[in-house]
Amino acid sequence: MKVKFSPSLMCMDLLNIEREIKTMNPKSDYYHVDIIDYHYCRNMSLAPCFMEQIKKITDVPMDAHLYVDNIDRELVQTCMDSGAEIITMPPDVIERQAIILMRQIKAAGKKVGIFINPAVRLEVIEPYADMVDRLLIMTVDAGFAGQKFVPQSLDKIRQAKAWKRERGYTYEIAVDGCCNEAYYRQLYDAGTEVFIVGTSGLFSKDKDTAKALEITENLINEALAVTIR
Ligand code: S6P
Ligand code: MG
Repeated sequence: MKVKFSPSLMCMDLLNIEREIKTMNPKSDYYHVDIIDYHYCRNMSLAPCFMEQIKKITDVPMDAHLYVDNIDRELVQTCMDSGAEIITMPPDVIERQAIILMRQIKAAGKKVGIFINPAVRLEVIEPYADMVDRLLIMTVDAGFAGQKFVPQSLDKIRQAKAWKRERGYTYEIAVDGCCNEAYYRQLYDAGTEVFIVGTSGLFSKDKDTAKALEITENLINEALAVTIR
Protein backbone atom coordinates (compact mmCIF):
# COMPACT_ATOMS: atom_id res chain seq x y z
CA MET A 1 0.00 0.00 0.00
CA LYS A 2 1.28 3.48 -0.87
CA VAL A 3 -0.15 4.98 2.29
CA LYS A 4 -0.01 3.93 5.92
CA PHE A 5 -3.20 2.31 7.10
CA SER A 6 -4.75 3.11 10.47
CA PRO A 7 -8.08 1.66 11.60
CA SER A 8 -10.10 3.86 13.95
CA LEU A 9 -10.84 1.56 16.87
CA MET A 10 -13.88 3.47 18.09
CA CYS A 11 -15.68 2.12 15.01
CA MET A 12 -14.78 -1.57 15.36
CA ASP A 13 -17.06 -4.25 16.81
CA LEU A 14 -16.67 -3.45 20.51
CA LEU A 15 -18.36 -6.69 21.52
CA ASN A 16 -15.41 -8.55 20.07
CA ILE A 17 -12.40 -6.39 20.76
CA GLU A 18 -9.77 -9.12 21.02
CA ARG A 19 -10.88 -10.83 17.83
CA GLU A 20 -11.01 -7.52 15.97
CA ILE A 21 -7.52 -6.47 17.05
CA LYS A 22 -5.95 -9.83 16.24
CA THR A 23 -7.58 -9.76 12.82
CA MET A 24 -6.32 -6.25 12.08
CA ASN A 25 -2.80 -6.60 13.53
CA PRO A 26 -1.09 -7.92 10.39
CA LYS A 27 -2.61 -5.25 8.15
CA SER A 28 -2.34 -2.13 10.29
CA ASP A 29 0.46 0.42 10.45
CA TYR A 30 -1.15 2.30 13.35
CA TYR A 31 -4.27 2.12 15.47
CA HIS A 32 -6.25 5.30 15.98
CA VAL A 33 -7.82 5.66 19.42
CA ASP A 34 -10.38 8.44 19.91
CA ILE A 35 -10.47 9.59 23.51
CA ILE A 36 -13.50 11.87 23.87
CA ASP A 37 -14.50 13.48 27.15
CA TYR A 38 -17.97 14.91 26.37
CA HIS A 39 -16.71 18.44 27.01
CA TYR A 40 -14.51 19.02 23.99
CA CYS A 41 -17.39 17.70 21.91
CA ARG A 42 -20.64 16.01 22.82
CA ASN A 43 -19.61 12.39 22.70
CA MET A 44 -17.66 9.93 24.82
CA SER A 45 -15.57 7.02 23.62
CA LEU A 46 -12.33 5.21 24.37
CA ALA A 47 -9.89 5.83 27.21
CA PRO A 48 -6.28 5.22 28.30
CA CYS A 49 -7.30 2.01 30.14
CA PHE A 50 -8.56 0.69 26.79
CA MET A 51 -5.11 1.24 25.24
CA GLU A 52 -3.50 -0.49 28.20
CA GLN A 53 -5.53 -3.63 27.48
CA ILE A 54 -5.08 -3.49 23.70
CA LYS A 55 -1.33 -3.18 24.20
CA LYS A 56 -1.30 -6.76 25.55
CA ILE A 57 -2.35 -8.13 22.17
CA THR A 58 -0.66 -5.83 19.69
CA ASP A 59 2.61 -4.22 18.69
CA VAL A 60 0.89 -1.85 16.30
CA PRO A 61 1.65 1.73 17.45
CA MET A 62 -1.40 3.55 18.78
CA ASP A 63 -2.21 7.22 18.41
CA ALA A 64 -4.31 8.77 21.15
CA HIS A 65 -6.59 11.33 19.51
CA LEU A 66 -7.45 13.59 22.44
CA TYR A 67 -10.81 15.29 22.19
CA VAL A 68 -10.32 16.51 25.73
CA ASP A 69 -10.95 19.96 27.08
CA ASN A 70 -8.23 20.18 29.71
CA ILE A 71 -5.15 18.37 28.49
CA ASP A 72 -2.35 18.54 31.04
CA ARG A 73 0.94 16.81 31.81
CA GLU A 74 -0.81 14.14 33.81
CA LEU A 75 -3.16 13.07 31.05
CA VAL A 76 -0.33 13.06 28.52
CA GLN A 77 1.73 10.89 30.90
CA THR A 78 -1.19 8.52 31.46
CA CYS A 79 -1.67 8.09 27.72
CA MET A 80 2.02 7.36 27.20
CA ASP A 81 2.11 4.94 30.14
CA SER A 82 -0.94 3.22 28.69
CA GLY A 83 0.90 2.50 25.45
CA ALA A 84 0.24 5.43 23.11
CA GLU A 85 3.13 6.15 20.70
CA ILE A 86 1.60 9.32 19.31
CA ILE A 87 -0.30 11.87 21.39
CA THR A 88 -2.55 13.90 19.09
CA MET A 89 -3.82 17.16 20.58
CA PRO A 90 -5.93 20.18 19.55
CA PRO A 91 -3.93 23.44 19.23
CA ASP A 92 -6.56 25.59 20.95
CA VAL A 93 -6.61 23.45 24.09
CA ILE A 94 -2.83 23.19 24.52
CA GLU A 95 -2.01 26.76 23.53
CA ARG A 96 -0.91 27.88 27.01
CA GLN A 97 1.46 24.96 27.51
CA ALA A 98 2.10 23.63 24.03
CA ILE A 99 5.88 23.60 24.29
CA ILE A 100 5.90 22.06 27.78
CA LEU A 101 3.66 19.21 26.63
CA MET A 102 5.56 18.63 23.41
CA ARG A 103 8.88 18.53 25.25
CA GLN A 104 7.40 16.07 27.72
CA ILE A 105 6.25 13.78 24.89
CA LYS A 106 9.58 13.95 23.07
CA ALA A 107 11.57 13.38 26.26
CA ALA A 108 9.63 10.13 26.69
CA GLY A 109 10.63 9.08 23.16
CA LYS A 110 7.05 9.39 21.89
CA LYS A 111 5.59 11.41 19.01
CA VAL A 112 3.77 14.72 19.00
CA GLY A 113 0.54 14.88 17.01
CA ILE A 114 -1.56 17.98 16.35
CA PHE A 115 -5.02 17.85 14.84
CA ILE A 116 -6.67 20.58 12.82
CA ASN A 117 -10.46 20.72 12.72
CA PRO A 118 -12.12 21.82 9.47
CA ALA A 119 -12.76 25.37 10.77
CA VAL A 120 -9.18 25.88 12.01
CA ARG A 121 -6.47 27.34 9.80
CA LEU A 122 -3.21 25.51 9.38
CA GLU A 123 -1.25 28.65 10.32
CA VAL A 124 -2.04 27.95 13.98
CA ILE A 125 0.78 25.38 14.08
CA GLU A 126 3.46 27.72 12.70
CA PRO A 127 5.01 28.61 16.10
CA TYR A 128 5.93 24.97 16.75
CA ALA A 129 5.49 23.12 13.44
CA ASP A 130 9.10 21.89 13.60
CA MET A 131 8.21 19.91 16.73
CA VAL A 132 5.21 18.12 15.19
CA ASP A 133 5.67 14.49 14.14
CA ARG A 134 2.09 13.80 13.03
CA LEU A 135 -0.19 16.43 11.51
CA LEU A 136 -3.75 15.16 11.52
CA ILE A 137 -6.05 17.03 9.16
CA MET A 138 -9.67 16.47 10.13
CA THR A 139 -11.98 16.01 7.16
CA VAL A 140 -15.07 16.11 9.41
CA ASP A 141 -15.85 17.94 12.65
CA ALA A 142 -14.58 16.44 15.86
CA GLY A 143 -16.16 13.56 17.65
CA PHE A 144 -18.56 11.49 15.58
CA ALA A 145 -18.32 8.73 13.02
CA GLY A 146 -20.60 8.83 9.98
CA GLN A 147 -20.26 12.48 8.95
CA LYS A 148 -19.94 13.91 5.44
CA PHE A 149 -16.52 14.79 4.05
CA VAL A 150 -15.52 18.47 4.17
CA PRO A 151 -13.91 19.11 0.74
CA GLN A 152 -12.09 22.29 1.86
CA SER A 153 -9.79 20.01 3.85
CA LEU A 154 -8.04 19.03 0.63
CA ASP A 155 -6.53 22.51 0.27
CA LYS A 156 -5.24 22.30 3.82
CA ILE A 157 -3.53 19.00 3.04
CA ARG A 158 -1.92 20.55 -0.05
CA GLN A 159 -0.74 23.48 2.05
CA ALA A 160 0.69 21.14 4.70
CA LYS A 161 2.53 19.20 2.03
CA ALA A 162 3.90 22.41 0.46
CA TRP A 163 5.18 23.52 3.88
CA LYS A 164 7.08 20.25 4.22
CA ARG A 165 8.79 20.89 0.91
CA GLU A 166 9.42 24.60 1.39
CA ARG A 167 10.19 24.75 5.10
CA GLY A 168 11.56 21.30 5.81
CA TYR A 169 8.92 20.25 8.37
CA THR A 170 9.02 16.53 8.97
CA TYR A 171 5.47 15.79 10.16
CA GLU A 172 3.60 12.91 8.62
CA ILE A 173 0.25 14.01 7.17
CA ALA A 174 -2.73 11.93 8.30
CA VAL A 175 -6.45 12.36 7.59
CA ASP A 176 -9.37 11.40 9.79
CA GLY A 177 -13.08 11.43 8.99
CA CYS A 178 -15.07 9.92 6.11
CA CYS A 179 -11.87 8.50 4.66
CA ASN A 180 -13.19 6.08 2.04
CA GLU A 181 -13.02 5.09 -1.63
CA ALA A 182 -14.81 8.27 -2.76
CA TYR A 183 -11.82 10.33 -1.56
CA TYR A 184 -8.72 8.07 -1.44
CA ARG A 185 -7.34 9.37 -4.72
CA GLN A 186 -7.87 13.06 -3.93
CA LEU A 187 -6.51 12.65 -0.43
CA TYR A 188 -3.42 10.90 -1.68
CA ASP A 189 -2.77 13.37 -4.49
CA ALA A 190 -3.12 16.24 -2.03
CA GLY A 191 -0.34 14.76 0.11
CA THR A 192 -1.90 12.41 2.65
CA GLU A 193 0.48 9.80 4.03
CA VAL A 194 -1.76 8.06 6.59
CA PHE A 195 -5.38 7.03 6.03
CA ILE A 196 -7.36 6.74 9.26
CA VAL A 197 -10.32 4.60 8.30
CA GLY A 198 -13.43 4.08 10.37
CA THR A 199 -17.00 3.18 9.61
CA SER A 200 -17.34 4.28 6.02
CA GLY A 201 -13.89 3.17 4.84
CA LEU A 202 -13.57 -0.13 6.68
CA PHE A 203 -16.03 -1.49 9.20
CA SER A 204 -19.17 -1.01 7.09
CA LYS A 205 -17.68 -3.06 4.26
CA ASP A 206 -18.47 -6.42 5.84
CA LYS A 207 -19.53 -7.80 9.21
CA ASP A 208 -16.47 -10.03 9.07
CA THR A 209 -13.55 -7.65 9.63
CA ALA A 210 -11.09 -9.93 7.79
CA LYS A 211 -13.25 -9.59 4.68
CA ALA A 212 -13.77 -5.87 5.29
CA LEU A 213 -9.99 -5.42 5.44
CA GLU A 214 -9.53 -7.22 2.16
CA ILE A 215 -12.18 -5.08 0.48
CA THR A 216 -10.66 -1.86 1.85
CA GLU A 217 -7.14 -2.85 0.90
CA ASN A 218 -8.26 -3.56 -2.66
CA LEU A 219 -10.16 -0.29 -2.87
CA ILE A 220 -7.14 1.69 -1.68
CA ASN A 221 -4.76 -0.11 -4.03
CA GLU A 222 -7.17 0.37 -6.93
CA ALA A 223 -7.63 4.07 -6.19
CA LEU A 224 -3.89 4.68 -5.91
CA ALA A 225 -2.82 2.36 -8.72
CA VAL A 226 -1.71 5.11 -11.09
CA THR A 227 1.00 7.28 -9.59
CA ILE A 228 1.02 10.88 -10.66
CA ARG A 229 2.74 12.58 -7.77
C1 S6P B 1 -14.27 11.42 14.37
C2 S6P B 1 -13.18 10.55 14.92
C3 S6P B 1 -12.76 9.56 13.89
C4 S6P B 1 -13.80 8.52 13.61
C5 S6P B 1 -13.75 8.09 12.15
C6 S6P B 1 -14.99 7.46 11.74
O1 S6P B 1 -14.46 12.49 15.17
O2 S6P B 1 -12.05 11.31 15.25
O3 S6P B 1 -11.54 8.96 14.22
O4 S6P B 1 -13.61 7.42 14.42
O5 S6P B 1 -13.60 9.20 11.35
O6 S6P B 1 -14.97 7.09 10.42
P1 S6P B 1 -16.11 7.57 9.42
O7 S6P B 1 -15.82 6.86 8.16
O8 S6P B 1 -17.41 7.18 10.01
O9 S6P B 1 -15.98 9.05 9.34
MG1 MG C 1 -10.20 10.44 15.39
